[in-house]
Amino acid sequence: MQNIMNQFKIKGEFISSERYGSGHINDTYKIITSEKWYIAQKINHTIFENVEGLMNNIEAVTQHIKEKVLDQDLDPNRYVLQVIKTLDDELYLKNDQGYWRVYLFVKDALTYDLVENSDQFYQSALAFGLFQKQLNDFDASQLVETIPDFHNTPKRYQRLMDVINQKPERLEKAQQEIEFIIEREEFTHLVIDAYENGLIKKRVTHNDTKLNNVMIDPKTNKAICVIDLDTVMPGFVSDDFGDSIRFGCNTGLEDEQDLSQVKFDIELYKIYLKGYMESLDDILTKEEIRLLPVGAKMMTLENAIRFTTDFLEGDVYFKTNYDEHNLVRARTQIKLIKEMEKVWDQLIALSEEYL
Ligand code: ADP
Ligand code: GN1
Ligand code: MG
Repeated sequence: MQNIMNQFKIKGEFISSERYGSGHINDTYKIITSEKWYIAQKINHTIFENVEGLMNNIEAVTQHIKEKVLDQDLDPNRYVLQVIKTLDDELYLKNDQGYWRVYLFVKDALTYDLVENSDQFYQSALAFGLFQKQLNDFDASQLVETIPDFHNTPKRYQRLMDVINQKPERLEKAQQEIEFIIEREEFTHLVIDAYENGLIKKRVTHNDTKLNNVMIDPKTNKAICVIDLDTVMPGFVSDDFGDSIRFGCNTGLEDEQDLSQVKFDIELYKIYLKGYMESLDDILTKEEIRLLPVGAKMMTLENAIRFTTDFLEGDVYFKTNYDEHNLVRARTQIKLIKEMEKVWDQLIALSEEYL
C-alpha cells in the first residue's frame, strides 16, 4: 500500500493502512501519513469495466460541486469528495493488482449502517437533495453510463429469471423469495413506463443513496458530503429517494437475520420526505413527487431481486461474509416490502400533500 500511495500526490510520510468501511463493492483502505488521512480504493473492475470513464465522471461532478461550495465560502476539502491525482496527473493508477484511486479522507465525519436518530436522517435527506440541486445545471452528456441499465428494474427481474436454474441447490433455498418477487413483476415496470410515456425525465442522479454513502458529523448530526460517486449518471429522482428510504427506514440492518427486527419506520419516512422536499420542491415535477413512494418500494424490490440473483449465481457481485449472506439480505428487503405494503395508502397520501 505504501508503494501505491507513493505514486499519488500525497502529503507527508506513509504511516499505516487498514481495511475500512462496509461498502459492498470496492476494496477500501484508510491511509494515515505524517500529515494527512486518505482513503485508497481498489476499484471493482469486474463491475466497473470502464474505469477511465468512471473516474472522468467523478472528477467532472466533484469539480462542478466544488465551484458551488467555493461560491458559498465553504471548505472544499470537507464539503465535496476530493480526488487526489497520481504523480503523472492521472485520476487513477493501474498496477498488476488492479485500478487504484485516492480521495482525501473526510475527517470528523462518519457513515452509518443504521439511523441513530431522526435528525441525522433528516440531515442526510438535505444532503442528497442538495447534491441533486447542485447537479441540476450539470451537463449530463459529459457522463458515461458506468453500469448500463443500473436501475432498470424490469431488466433486473429478467436477469433473475435467466439465472434461476443455475444452481439447483441454491434455488431450493430461495423458492419463497422468488415467488414473492414473481407476484410483483407488474410493479417493476412502473417507473420505466412513466419515463417511456414521457411523464418523467432523467436527471443526473447519484443512484446509490444509502445512508452509508453520506458522511455525517457525529457531533452536530449535519451531513457533510455525499460519497460513493461511482454510479452518478442519468437516472430517476424517485430511485435516489427510494434507495435512501429502503436503507434508512429499515429498523434493522440490511443483513439482519432476525426478521422481527426488520420493520418500516414511517416516522422516519415522513422526516426524509420533508427534508428531500425542502431541498427540491422547486425542482421536482408533480409526477416525480407522485412517484417517490413507488421509488421506495421499487428500490427495495430491485435490491431483493439483485441479492437473490447474486445468491443464485454463487455470490459473484456483492461482497459476502458467509454462505447465505445474499439470501439473508434478500429476506430483509422482502420483509420491508411487506411492511411498506401495509402502509401503502399512507405513503401515497404523504407525497400528495406536497403536490
Ligand atoms: P463501496 O462502493 O464499496 O460502497 P464507498 O466509496 O462507499 O465504497 O466507500 C466505503 C466506505 O468507506 C464508506 O461507506 C465510508 O465509510 C468510507 N469512505 C469512503 N470515502 C471516504 C472519504 N473520502 N472519507 C472518509 N471515509 C470514506
Ligand atoms: C452497493 O457500493 P455500495 O455498498 O454503497 C450497490 C448498490 C446496492 C447496495 C446494497 C455499484 O452499494 O447498488 O443498492 O450495495 N452498488 C453497486 O447495499 O452495485
Ligand atoms: Mg458505498
